Amino acid sequence: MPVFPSGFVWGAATAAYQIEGAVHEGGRGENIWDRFCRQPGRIRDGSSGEVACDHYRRYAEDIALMGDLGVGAYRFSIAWPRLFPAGKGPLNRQGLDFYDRLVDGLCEAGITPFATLYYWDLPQELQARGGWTNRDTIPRFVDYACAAAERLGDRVQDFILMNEISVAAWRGHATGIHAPGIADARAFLAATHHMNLAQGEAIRAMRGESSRWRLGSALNLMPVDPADDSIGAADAADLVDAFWNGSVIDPLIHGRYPEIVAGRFQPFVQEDDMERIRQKVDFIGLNHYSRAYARQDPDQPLGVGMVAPPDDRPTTAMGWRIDGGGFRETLMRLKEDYGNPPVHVTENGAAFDDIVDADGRISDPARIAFLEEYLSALGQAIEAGCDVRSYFVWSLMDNFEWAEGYTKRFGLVHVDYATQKRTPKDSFGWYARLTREGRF
Ligand code: IFM
Repeated sequence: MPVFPSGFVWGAATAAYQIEGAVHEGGRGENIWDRFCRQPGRIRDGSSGEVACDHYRRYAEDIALMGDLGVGAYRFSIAWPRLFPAGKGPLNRQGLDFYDRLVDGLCEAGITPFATLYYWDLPQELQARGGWTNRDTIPRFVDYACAAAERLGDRVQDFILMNEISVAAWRGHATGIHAPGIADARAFLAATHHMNLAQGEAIRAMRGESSRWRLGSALNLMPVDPADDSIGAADAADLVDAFWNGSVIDPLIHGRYPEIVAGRFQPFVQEDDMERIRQKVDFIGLNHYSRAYARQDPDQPLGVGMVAPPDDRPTTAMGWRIDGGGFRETLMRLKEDYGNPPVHVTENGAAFDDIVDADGRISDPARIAFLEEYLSALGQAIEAGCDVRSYFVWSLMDNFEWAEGYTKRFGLVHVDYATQKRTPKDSFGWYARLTREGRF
């Protein structure tokens, strides 16, 4: 049975576009996902985040659920286009009011707020000028980040600057399966570099405003294995590892891109950029789900791709291999290669095809087994010396799973999208015991 350190924080996570809905409320501007979802064929079930979980209106009910779950912290994201509908210009007071109410509600419930500043919802007006491929988006992000922190930072101490830069760059600009739907190697390289730099610049600016804030980044890190025994697959695994993992963490911690891809970023790197990206962060946020398998793929802009895992182990409804060993390996890599930074596990969880039974109960033993396997691995990593401070389950409730629409359910709380009724699943009860007893 894993032993977690005293003071270890148990939390739950969500993101604005995936749960808030109310996209036309409070003066919010259009974001790249609003636009992307309207393009036929982009989202598996043709849906969008327009209504989602209606959390914008039901946030008080959702905070009460967090209270029942017994979490000590809640990770949410602030929607940039609620604060700055066009990405810049005057602050939209109504947009800020929502987060004021949310943060006040969390504080009253004794739940520590962790705020993510960029969770993929770039204002569409900035995309019209090139979005993350355009260096001019960087100062816009810095202004937004500082404004959000200035207004909420009297109650929020922990800010996550960016969520999963590599996913926003890879799926948004290389494979094109996420907004803004671009499939182009140059766009991928530019977007990665500019998001890295925007994060570095915002951290610098925020440090100048207050020493009270704890600043970090949520990185999606995972081991990358070759899909088969060929040399081509081994090379592909090195390249995918360098793009997916190395191109976000190496610049942040070491101030450089991994050697095998550094030359490809060169056209976008200006003098001093790497020093500006390298920042002393207070924590690394780790989002981890599975392990990846890579092979050469000439049809992909980067010449490499990820494929389905071998079928010797079970997978989740996303087709992702269930493999707690990969989680432990990732944590150990943070310890060995990146100086053992304080880590918040800012996301981990699984989608399964949950069934509501005749009594309205959602029995989800596969999710409980998943959490037991991954939390055992986490316990082992902590015992081996990894400095992990908290764990945020993904997700508090079922929500809009990007290109998969509402077809994948990650929540501990089931959401009936027709009625917005929330029903805690069995895993909710399991996690509630863990938050109270600190062990399972
Ligand atoms: O739902 C997503 C989240 O938005 C980003 N991290 C991975 C999760 C599961 O795919």
